[in-house]
Amino acid sequence: MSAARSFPPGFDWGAATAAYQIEGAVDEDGRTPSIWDTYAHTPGRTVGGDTGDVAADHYHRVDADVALMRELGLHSYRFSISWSRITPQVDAERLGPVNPAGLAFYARLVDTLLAAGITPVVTLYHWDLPQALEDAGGWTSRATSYRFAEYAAVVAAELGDRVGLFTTLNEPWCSAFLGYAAGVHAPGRTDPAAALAAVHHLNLAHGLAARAIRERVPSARIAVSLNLAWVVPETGSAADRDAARRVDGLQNRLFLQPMLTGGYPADVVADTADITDWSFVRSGDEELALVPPDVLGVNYYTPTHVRHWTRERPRETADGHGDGTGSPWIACDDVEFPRPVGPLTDMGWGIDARGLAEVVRRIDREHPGLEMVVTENGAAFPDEPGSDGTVADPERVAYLRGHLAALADVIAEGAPVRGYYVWSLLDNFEWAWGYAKRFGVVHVDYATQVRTPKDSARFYAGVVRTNSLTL
Ligand code: NCW
Repeated sequence: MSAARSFPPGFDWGAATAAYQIEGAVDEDGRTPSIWDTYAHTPGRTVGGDTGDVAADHYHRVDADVALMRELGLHSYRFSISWSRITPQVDAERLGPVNPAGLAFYARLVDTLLAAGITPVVTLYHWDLPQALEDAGGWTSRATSYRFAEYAAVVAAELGDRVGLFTTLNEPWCSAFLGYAAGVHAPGRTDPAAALAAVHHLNLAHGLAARAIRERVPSARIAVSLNLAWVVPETGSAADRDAARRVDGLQNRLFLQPMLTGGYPADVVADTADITDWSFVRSGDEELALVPPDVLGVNYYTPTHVRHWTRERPRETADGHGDGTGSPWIACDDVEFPRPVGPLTDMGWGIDARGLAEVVRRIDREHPGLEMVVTENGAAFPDEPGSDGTVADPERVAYLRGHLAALADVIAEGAPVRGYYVWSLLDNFEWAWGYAKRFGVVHVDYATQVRTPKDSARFYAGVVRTNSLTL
């Protein structure tokens, strides 16, 4: 690694979280259950039976948590809104009344951030669908997309005078494939056809919501955060390259194409013809989903190595997940994901910063001029305070350093990346993994809710302060 890197003037440094992962207070101020309440409370679904009932108790600790962000010098804070707090009575037919107490929580968060000089960035959907909508089909149902747009309009009307950037969806691939095909995320279904219907209704939801927000708040900027995969075929063989094409189609192109250029990739539609006839895509939907964001949110954690698989040997699985009952990789019967080599994070994910640069390069090549923000990047490691009370997390520091260096390089090449948000501000409820995995740059002692900035928080604060990376 060579010398220090500087980031462009005005580069936006932030941290990200999500409502169900940090808030707790699941029964307070009129909130009703989301699919994650139901899922986490279903025996056997999460490690240790962990739930988000209390989480990092952020709902009651906004002032202290914003003060922490200020100490780190963050420019921006990306958080998600719990739909079930805003319109707790929503069902498939109607959005239902707005809950003033739910809105007030986020309005106060926004005001507290602004008073601290921190820019709020809102994510409207980070996986916690109101349960009543799931009972009517969830993302397999078209009604969900329309209710989502109505909910987005309510939030934009309330916060649009103080929030400049609204992210419609976080990682819709996870919502669709982990939730409806693999069953390892809420709602825990294992139906490939349902997953593809969910893909479409998520894309539709993005387009409808983006339009609804712009109508209410013409100055608002729209983002969507995708977990873009850097898909690496193990060899240059035609079979390995075809495996890579299919994984790229399912994880990247199924979302990029409808939102950025319109329609679904013909090869993916053909590959999945045995699963669905795609009749959930109605005439006119292509236009409805096609709303290119002002900013593309790039979430990147780990490379995706793929290889053609034949039945001659057992298939390697490198999914790094818990006790799933299915696979997110539909129509991939002859694809395997070789176990990553080299150091791994606590999720079992391989570490390769080149992937962050490569996904950015690819977007810049295919969609020149499209502005990007890295809306998530980070790593889980099993850190605990030492006897002196500090939390040394050298692996996370190394991970962030490597990824920031790669990002600086691709920005220096000319890619329009405007900001970087570390995942995550705080240790939190890591979905099916519960509290067993720690992604925070700030440690949370769940028994006492004491927050302790880790060494990586100090490292990151230095990067933010100097707008550069000293290697
Ligand atoms: S699980 C996941 N994450 C982590 C989560 O805390 C955050 O809310 C998400 O936005 C960190 O960033 C995202 N992503 C899912 C990765 C896919 C794993 C593939 C599993 C295959 C069975």
